[in-house]
Amino acid sequence: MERSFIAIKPDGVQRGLVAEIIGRFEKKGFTLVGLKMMMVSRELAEQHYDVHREKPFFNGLVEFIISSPVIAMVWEGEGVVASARKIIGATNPLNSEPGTIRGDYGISIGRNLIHGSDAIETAQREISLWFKEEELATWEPSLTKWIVE
Ligand code: IDP
Ligand code: MG
Repeated sequence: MERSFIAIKPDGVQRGLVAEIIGRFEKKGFTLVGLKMMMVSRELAEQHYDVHREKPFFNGLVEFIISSPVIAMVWEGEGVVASARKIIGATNPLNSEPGTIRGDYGISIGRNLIHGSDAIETAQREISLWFKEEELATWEPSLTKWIVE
């Protein structure tokens, strides 16, 4: 089953948006299979954002991600990677549609609240970077038959 790595960044945690953000994925019908609150090490932050290593915002991004706790999650469901990106909204919150998380709660690209994997292969890489296999729960919610035909 498809899985995506989703993280509520330090701004989302500090602003008290954890329940709101988790609720959006729950209400959509996706299944939470991993969740932890953590201070992120510099090493993990740099690995996670490795593709942006040469970008001018890389250092600031890493400093921000390690500055305050993050909520790291794995969500499961058919089409979850692409759907989560839609729920999250465009990278710059000023361009994100209202109704998306970034569109509803953000105004700055460096404070855009949440991360979501951009492709299935990226999700697999990110999940193995952030979680050990035993930290993930394989389960089927009893509501599934009312959500998936
Ligand atoms: P994404 O989070 O929508 O996938 P990416 O392009 O992968 O966006 O960039 C990763 C993160 O880096 C963004 O979520 C944002 O926090 C930050 N970022 C991207 N572009 C900029 C920028 O131009 N200035 C500052 N921060 C940026
Ligand atoms: Mg990205």
